[in-house]
Amino acid sequence: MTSLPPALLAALEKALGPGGLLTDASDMAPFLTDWRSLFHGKACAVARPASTEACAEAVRLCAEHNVPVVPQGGNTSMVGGATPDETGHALVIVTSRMNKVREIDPIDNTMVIEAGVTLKAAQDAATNAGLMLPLSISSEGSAEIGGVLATNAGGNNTVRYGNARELVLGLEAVLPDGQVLNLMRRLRKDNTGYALRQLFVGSEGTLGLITTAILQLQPKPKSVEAALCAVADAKGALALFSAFRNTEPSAIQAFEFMSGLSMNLVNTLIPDASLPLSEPAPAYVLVELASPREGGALRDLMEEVLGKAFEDGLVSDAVLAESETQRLAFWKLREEHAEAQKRAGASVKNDVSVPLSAIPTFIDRATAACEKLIPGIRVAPFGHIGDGNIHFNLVQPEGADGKAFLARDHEMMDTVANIVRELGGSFSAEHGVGQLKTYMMPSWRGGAELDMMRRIKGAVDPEGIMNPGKIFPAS
Ligand code: 2HG
Ligand code: ZN
Repeated sequence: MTSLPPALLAALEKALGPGGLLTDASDMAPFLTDWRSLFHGKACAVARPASTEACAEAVRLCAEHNVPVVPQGGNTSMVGGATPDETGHALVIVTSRMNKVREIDPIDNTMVIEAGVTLKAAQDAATNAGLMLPLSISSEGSAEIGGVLATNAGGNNTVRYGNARELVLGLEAVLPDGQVLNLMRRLRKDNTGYALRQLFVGSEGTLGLITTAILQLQPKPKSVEAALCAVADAKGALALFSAFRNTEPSAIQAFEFMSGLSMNLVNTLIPDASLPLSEPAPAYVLVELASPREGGALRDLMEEVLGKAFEDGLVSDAVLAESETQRLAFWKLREEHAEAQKRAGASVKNDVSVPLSAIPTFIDRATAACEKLIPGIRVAPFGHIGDGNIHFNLVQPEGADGKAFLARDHEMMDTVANIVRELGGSFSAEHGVGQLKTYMMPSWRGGAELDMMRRIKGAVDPEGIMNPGKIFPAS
């Protein structure tokens, strides 16, 4: 079943304990394919350590035997970042059994948490302690803290609280040689050399495996207001964003854009999703305001800004959530975009960012270019417009052959990326590089930047055992 030499197999089994090592093909299968089913890898085994010590020992054994390690959390990568290659040499190390929220401190406003806790469970733990973990992404029910940090996840609340990077005070990681790097300091201020924890955030598992973290929490909002608004286009959405920002910037907790086409996919393909507006619109905004203070001030603010936006012709229709159930129903419409697009057939994701001012031009130009490239293509942009981050997703023409469509993925990605480049943007705003986008690194991050990344990688992981084939194109 496994290609592991017997001595290594026995040592791994001993280190990981009962149930800690999977070698049976059917047990390993769920860990060898990504959520999008784009990548199908092989592995010598799948390790499920229940502690940092067991994880460190497994990595040390791998280093000793020159076995590559592929760290995996909830396996929600959009870019194949946690899927091994097809050689079958790697050991996949899954963090799910390291799943304790160890401590929440209401004075420090911090949470000490293990890598395998799902983001949703972490949010719930913070909420139950009267606080808030201000990180929210569509895959939060499965995505685990280790992966969320390793990919510097962004999501719906970045507009107010920043990316995962901004929330990490402390970190513990297993290095490629099996040493444990303990950076578990919960300090707001600490200028003692390089901020090594930040090297691991966004490194996509190429420098080590994150096992524990200390996260900064926020006060729990006592009032929240959400509205779903119909707008004409991205330009209208941005004008509405400016209206909220110019009135009360600190109140904005989320500001999400959805094109008419992408919303229509959700409305038709996701059971229980239903658009609360009287008729479909060319585009939508989901805006959420939040405050740690009770009272009706946010409602007044929402009504004031939307009232003016109606008068100015920016918004043609809007519904304010009248209950928590309705607020969650609005969010369902937004969070099911990835699932709806998956159900619509093959799709190519362009997780790009551009300066806010360039978004309307970007969407217009990229839409025209893609429609010219593949007639009938369904251009379905949506995303975190308040951060300049648009998921410019391309869904196969109805009835077309999905495989043939995906065979042209680089053509589509490059068509979009060339426009992004001209507008001063990035080809990956939140999903990372993984293995899907390594080919873009030389032209986007080449020269001194990629060279420095390679030198850091070489210094931390000289044998190249940590998550090979991710971020860096084969040289
Ligand atoms: C989201 O914002 C996720 O919902 C997924 O980043 C985006 O499916 C996508 O492209
Ligand atoms: Zn996103």
